[in-house]
Amino acid sequence: MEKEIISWIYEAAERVKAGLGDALKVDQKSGRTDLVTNVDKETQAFIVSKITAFDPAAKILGEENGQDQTPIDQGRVFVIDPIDGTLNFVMQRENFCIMIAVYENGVGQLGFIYDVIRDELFWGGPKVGKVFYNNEELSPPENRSLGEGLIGMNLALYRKNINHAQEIGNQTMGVRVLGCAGLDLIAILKGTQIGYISMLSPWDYAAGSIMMKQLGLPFSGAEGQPLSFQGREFFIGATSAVMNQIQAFDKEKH
Ligand code: 2AM
Ligand code: CA
Ligand code: CA
Ligand code: CA
Repeated sequence: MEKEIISWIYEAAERVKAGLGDALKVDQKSGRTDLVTNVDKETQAFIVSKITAFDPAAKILGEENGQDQTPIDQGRVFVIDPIDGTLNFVMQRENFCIMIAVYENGVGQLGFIYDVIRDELFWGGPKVGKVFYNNEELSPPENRSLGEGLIGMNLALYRKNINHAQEIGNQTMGVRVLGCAGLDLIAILKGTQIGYISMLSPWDYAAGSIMMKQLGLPFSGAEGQPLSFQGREFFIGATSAVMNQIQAFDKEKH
C-alpha cells in the first residue's frame, strides 16, 4: 500500500508544480486569511480517485470537497490534507505540503508528509515499523528541553497568550511561525524544532502524529488528553522533555 500512496503523492505533486505559473481561483472559507484554491480541491479529488480505484471500500476524511466529517474509527480511512499551508501556497508558491494518513479501525498505520518544492518526503508508521526521510531511515531526534531549541507556534495563540504560549515561547531559543503544520511536524521529526503548539483539525496532525508516535515523540491536547479527531482543537507535539515541561508549567500556573 505504501508504494502506491507514494506514487499518488508524487503524481499529485507533479500536477501542482506544472500549474505553479497559472492563475489560482481563490475562495475564502472562515475569513480573509482562511483560503481554499482550485488546486486544493483538484488535488484532493485526484488523490481520492486513486484511493477509490485501489480500495473501493475505504473511507475518506479530507479537508475539502465536503469530505470533512468522516469518523476515523471504523474500517480503513484515508485522511487527506491536499495542500497544507494554503496561504503560503497562494502568497509564496512554496512552504506547503501534501499530507495523507491511513487509519485502520482508529489506529494510525501510515503517515506521509511531502514538501513539494523541497522534494522532501517523510513517511512511515506501524505498518512499516519505521519512519523514512526520502529513502533514508530516520532516527528519533535528541530529547532536548525547552531551553535547548526552537518551537513552532500558531501566531494567534502566541499573540493572545493562550495556555501560556508566551511564557513557554520565552523559555525556548526562539519561536517560529511557519504557517504550515506539516512543516512544523517535519521539523520535530528531524529535530530542528523541539515542539509545535497550534489549533489544528484532524487532517493537519494525522500524518505527522503517526510518524511522531513511531519515533516515540508525544502529542496531545491542551491538558495532556488524547486528540479527539473531531473538529479543530489545541495541539501540542514535542520532545518528551518539552512535553513534560509544558504539562508541569500548566499545573504550576493554574
Ligand atoms: P491549511 O493551510 O491546510 O488550512 C497555518 O497556521 C496552519 O494551520 C496550516 O497548516 C493550516 O492548514 C492550519 N490551519 C488549521 N485551521 C486553520 C484555519 N482555520 N485557518 C488557517 N489555517 C488553519
Ligand atoms: Ca484550509
Ligand atoms: Ca492543513
Ligand atoms: Ca489544507
